[in-house]
Formats: sequence, structure tokens, C-alpha cells
Amino acid sequence: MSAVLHSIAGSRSFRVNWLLHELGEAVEIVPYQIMDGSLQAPTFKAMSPARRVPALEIDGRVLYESGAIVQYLCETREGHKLMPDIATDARAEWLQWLHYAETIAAGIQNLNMQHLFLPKGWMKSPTVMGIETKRLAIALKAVETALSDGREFLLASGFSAADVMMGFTLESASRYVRFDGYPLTTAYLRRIETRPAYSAAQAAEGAQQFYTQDFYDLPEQGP
Ligand SMILES: N[C@@H](CCC(=O)N[C@@H](CS)C(=O)NCC(=O)O)C(=O)O
Repeated sequence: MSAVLHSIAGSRSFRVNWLLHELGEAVEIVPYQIMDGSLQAPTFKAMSPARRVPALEIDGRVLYESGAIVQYLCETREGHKLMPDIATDARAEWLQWLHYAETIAAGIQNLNMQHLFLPKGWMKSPTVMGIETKRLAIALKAVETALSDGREFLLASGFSAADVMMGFTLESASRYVRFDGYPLTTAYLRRIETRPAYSAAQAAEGAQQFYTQDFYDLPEQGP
């Protein structure tokens, strides 16, 4: 039976979608939308207590935290090179990147709230937007620094599920932070986008649901 992925196109569920494609595992995608109330449906709430995507029905269980799902898939599937051996330096580094992707995603989420979802201008805070943009720019520097030794992916050993966790996250980050200052990260992003499983996952979920602009500038600060 194929896995069932509850998903919003262009959200963190892309990580799971992409990884399943990297693993060559069949997935049925159930689409939701961020603002139409579909995440509040009782059937979905029963699967995802925070009413967020991704939620994945797989192997007779439901999992609803993207990093945990990525690690679960790597640990339970065989014949791939997406996770280094346990108790190695590379595994420690892999785990750190897996979770660091959420540090970056949290910044994006805060900026999405300010720029995209707060419905009235008076609800938005230019101060919070400025601080969150700066914090995101700082968090992104860790990726640029890691790539500065010439490695092509987050781990020196090559492409792994850590890149899957980071991939969609960087694409969204580039809507808020100018990537001119991050040339290695820009090249890395282009590299991961050329993976066939990345394009196949994008085709499977359809157009992203969040952004109508390539870049969101900070609003003018008052007095
Ligand atoms: N840490 C969770 C975060 C999940 C999350 O916040 N998902 C967002 C989409 S990227 C969502 O469903 N948001 C809906 C909402 O906040 O109402 C994970 O990585 O799975």
C-alpha cells in the first residue's frame, strides 16, 4: 500500500514528498490549503494534533513532524545513501543539519505570518519583520560557511536526507533574504533543484501555495 502524504504544496510537506521520491517509494498526496480551513477538518485533526502538515500515513502508523518522518524513512528503508552510519562524525553532522533546517524554517514561518497571513496592515510589525529577517540572514550563514570547503552538499560525503530537509527551506528563505551575499548557498540550491526526484516531487504536489512575489522587501520603518 502506498504512503499517504497530507500536504500543502510548497510547505514543509515537500521534504517528505521529495524524500519518498528519492527512495523510489510510492506516495499518494492529499492536498490541503493553508487558509481555507481544510486543516481544521476532524479527520485531519485526528492525525495531526497541531493541525499542520506534513502528516504521513505509512507502515500502519501516522507521523506528523517532518524531521522525524525524514529520519524514520531513512532508518526503516534500506539500500540508500541518504543517512551516514550511526555513531560517526558524519551522522552527528547529519542530525544537526536535519534539525537546523527547522531553525531556518521557524524564521521563515514568522516572516510568512507577517508578510502573507496577517490580514490588516496595522497587525504587521515592521520591527518584528526587521528582526526576523536579520535573524534568518544570520542563520543562513551556517550553510554558506559549511559549503566554503568546496563540498557540493551539506555533508562532505555527498547528497543526503539533510539536503532534503534544507532544500525547500532555502527556496523559501530566498523570498526574504537577498541571496547575493550567499553565492555558495545559491549554487547549492541550484544543484539540489536539478535532482530528478526534486522535480518529480514538485510535479506531484503542484504549484506552491504561499508566495505571489519572488522577493518581499521590508516595509518602510516609521518616524
Ligand atoms: N515542525 C513541524 C512544523 C509543521 C508546520 O508548521 N507546517 C506548516 C506548513 S510549513 C503548517 O502546516 N502550517 C499551518 C498552520 O500553521 O496553520 C514540521 O516540521 O513538521
